[in-house]
Amino acid sequence: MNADHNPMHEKPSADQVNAQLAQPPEEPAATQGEASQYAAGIPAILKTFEFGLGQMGAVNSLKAFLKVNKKDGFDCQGCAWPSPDGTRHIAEFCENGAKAMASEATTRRVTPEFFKQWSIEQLAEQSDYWLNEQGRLTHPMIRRPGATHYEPIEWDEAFACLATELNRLASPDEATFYTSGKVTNEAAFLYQLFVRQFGTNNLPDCSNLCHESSGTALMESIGIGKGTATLHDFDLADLIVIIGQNPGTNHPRMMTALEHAKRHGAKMIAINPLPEVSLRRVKNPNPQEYSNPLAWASDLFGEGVALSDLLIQVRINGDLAILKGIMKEMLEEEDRRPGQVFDREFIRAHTAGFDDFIADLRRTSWDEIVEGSGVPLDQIRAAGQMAAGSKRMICCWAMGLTQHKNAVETIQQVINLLLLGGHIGKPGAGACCVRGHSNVQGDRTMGIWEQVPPEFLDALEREFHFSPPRRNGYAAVDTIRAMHAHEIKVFVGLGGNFLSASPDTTYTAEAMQRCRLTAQVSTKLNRGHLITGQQALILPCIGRSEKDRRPTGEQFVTVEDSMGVISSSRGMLEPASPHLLSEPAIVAGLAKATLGANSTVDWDALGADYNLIRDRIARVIPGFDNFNERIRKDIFYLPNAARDRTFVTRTGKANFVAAAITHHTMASGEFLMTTIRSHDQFNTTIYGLDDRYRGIYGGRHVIFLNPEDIKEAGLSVNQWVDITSHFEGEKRVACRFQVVPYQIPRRCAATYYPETNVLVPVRSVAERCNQPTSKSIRITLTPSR
Ligand SMILES: Nc1nc2c(c(=O)[nH]1)N[C@H]1C(S)=C(S)[C@@H](COP(=O)(O)OP(=O)(O)OC[C@H]3O[C@@H](n4cnc5c(=O)[nH]c(N)nc54)[C@H](O)[C@@H]3O)O[C@H]1N2
Ligand SMILES: Nc1nc2c(c(=O)[nH]1)N[C@H]1C(S)=C(S)[C@@H](COP(=O)(O)OP(=O)(O)OC[C@H]3O[C@@H](n4cnc5c(=O)[nH]c(N)nc54)[C@H](O)[C@@H]3O)O[C@H]1N2
Ligand SMILES: [Mo]
Repeated sequence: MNADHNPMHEKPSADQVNAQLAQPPEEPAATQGEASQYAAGIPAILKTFEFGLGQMGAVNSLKAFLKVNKKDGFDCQGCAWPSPDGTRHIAEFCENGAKAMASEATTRRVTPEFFKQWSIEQLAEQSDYWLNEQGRLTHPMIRRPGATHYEPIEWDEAFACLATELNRLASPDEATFYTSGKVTNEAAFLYQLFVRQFGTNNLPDCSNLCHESSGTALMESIGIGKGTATLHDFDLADLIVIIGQNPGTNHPRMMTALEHAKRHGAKMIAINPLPEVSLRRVKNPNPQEYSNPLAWASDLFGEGVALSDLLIQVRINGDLAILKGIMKEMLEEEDRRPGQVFDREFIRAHTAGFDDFIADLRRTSWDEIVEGSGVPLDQIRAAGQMAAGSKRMICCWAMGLTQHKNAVETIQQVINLLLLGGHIGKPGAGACCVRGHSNVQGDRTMGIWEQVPPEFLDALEREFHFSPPRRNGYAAVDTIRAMHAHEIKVFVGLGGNFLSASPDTTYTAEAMQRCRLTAQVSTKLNRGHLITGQQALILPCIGRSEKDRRPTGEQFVTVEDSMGVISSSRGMLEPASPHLLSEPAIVAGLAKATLGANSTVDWDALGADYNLIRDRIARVIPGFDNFNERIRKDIFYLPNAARDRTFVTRTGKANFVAAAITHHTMASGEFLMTTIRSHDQFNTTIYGLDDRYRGIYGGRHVIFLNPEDIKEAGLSVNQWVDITSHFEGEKRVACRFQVVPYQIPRRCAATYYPETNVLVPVRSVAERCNQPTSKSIRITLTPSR
């Protein structure tokens, strides 16, 4: 692998689109206006219908809004936050779920005519927002070698083309098969089966860029790579800690759980460099309440519910330090009142490593904690006191913790905090690893993992009578580097936008362009379709809101939410085009074309009747017994041993893990930059140019800085700057970002993803899990010319 390669010095090959076009082009200047004073409420309701009607029209809006997240409907395409176990409301969705639905159910179309009109290079000059606005892909398309345009292709020919390229590889390991977390269980299971029968474990996924560090940390600490809290636990908790997560934008239905918890008297601590509005105040997060006129009145005149009792503006990546501080305060309180703060019985019976951990905590000085977190001592102590007093604590976290060099160790401090009070495996308490994509957790359960455990492979071997490859495959970052080094020659993406979601955009673009073939199963046009290998395929599929008709009848699919609950999903809109196939049908078609008579699997049968896929899942994956029968009756929970205080770890117990605080010494003029989502995007899909919760309107090329830092650096508000990132002597530049003064700690900066992914060095990854460090990027600023 080409470890020492400096991406700045690599020239893109001339016959292809310039890799610079991999970056979204400039957009108009943003204005800084009023930020929302609360999350949800009437503005969210109005936005919901504005997006819905604008994209889907009235009839489809109504149909979609009534069926989303219903037990007889479809699972929202947005985030992985669970729906209630029991009775569900008329409107079980949120503003941003509505945007995701509307974006899929849009009436606009990207047809073969469209691709005739626009060259690939012309399309690459458009913004991500524009690309998504063009609508749904309608036909399979191919870019032939040297072609400037995509042209239509028949499905059979498309499968044959991919099969030919795959079969002419010297080894199956020269191909890679990416998955994005929207892919449903049935499609994911079939896909990994195909990939392993083909002969490789190169199964990178969006988890590699998302919660990989959480999985690694949780496995080692509690023996399962998933959280333990359930939705019901939020009703019982007395303290909820939210670290590095912006629920009002990214998991708006979580606001309902938080509002209820607060009304029941729970306290809340938020730890975030930004004072996100959704951590401060919420008004009526439930759309269904607006069927009652009183709700409108209470919204207009009421204050809503105050959320955080303590909002701590930690320095970027100061979390490990502050978590240690909170636990040190608990320890000092335990010393004052022995046996009253720590759950000694739980610690004795269920944990290992306690003494070493406590010794490390005693050795860590308060000065080091304050210096490492950037948080005043009194605030840390106040948080520690709240934690010391809690009998039922839930800790929630997301990308603010996972995308750093020390992410695994930081997340293990969250688990330590829970273990001290015995907050794992009891009602009202637990670890809440808040997942992103709606089925990202399910995809892993289905075996989408480059380093899947041997028991899973053994079960596959028994069920399908073949020898799955045993060598670990490449995760996302290794895939990019292997493509760049010409080791991987064929890229297949099942959903997602690998190019724009990945770090080091220019380098990744070069890597994609070095492939012989890049093929993507997609619903909407994105930049990943425009920066291609010598040949490229767009394989358009139906979305989750659409009817899935197969030869044996209409099908449903299943997903797993963030809390390990399996539910079914059945679309009810007409597919966007008659030429679309479902994801399972595409995978089956591809598998049949590639593996031919060599396969032990009847791909036609599985692609035609998903009950047969579920029967196989039931026999391979623990917890899915009688899958078809059970899922027809109701949702069900997967087993989670940690919830029962069974910890399948090396020690047979839950492990305390001590870790040292990371100190970022910043040279003069340097900042640590984090990359965040605006309120109007879903990952690389841009729905609009506003971020109203933060008061940014009409543009995304902004950089949030502390007003004092702006002054000190001799910059002025709204000035355009170029951002340079620094990593082991390498430099990367992103041009023209507008300076926005914001309440962010000194020497910290924030920009939107994916515009600044070009600055994230491909080799800068979290220790032990290889996840890109998209939230700790060392940068300097220079005025734009
Ligand atoms: N509408 C919408 N919903 C989504 C998504 C979307 O893009 N749009 N994406 C989905 C996906 S895949 C995911 S993974 C989730 C992402 O959900 P989140 O994790 O909430 O998303 P981010 O905006 O990446 O960052 C979260 C928060 O981390 C904070 N943060 C940044 N750096 C640090 C740090 O060093 N320490 C701490 N403590 N906090 C920090 C930011 O200020 C921000 O508030 O949302 C899912 N849901
Ligand atoms: N700098 C920076 N980089 C990041 C992050 C960050 O916080 N900062 N976050 C990371 C995270 S958490 C994640 S999860 C990744 C996201 O990475 P991905 O999951 O790869 O990206 P998305 O933007 O969610 O993918 C959008 C595309 O998916 C396709 N799509 C939508 N619905 C469907 C469907 O039903 N089926 C199929 N087949 N395709 C569909 C559409 O064509 C759409 O253009 O990005 C990561 N990258
Ligand atoms: Mo994610």
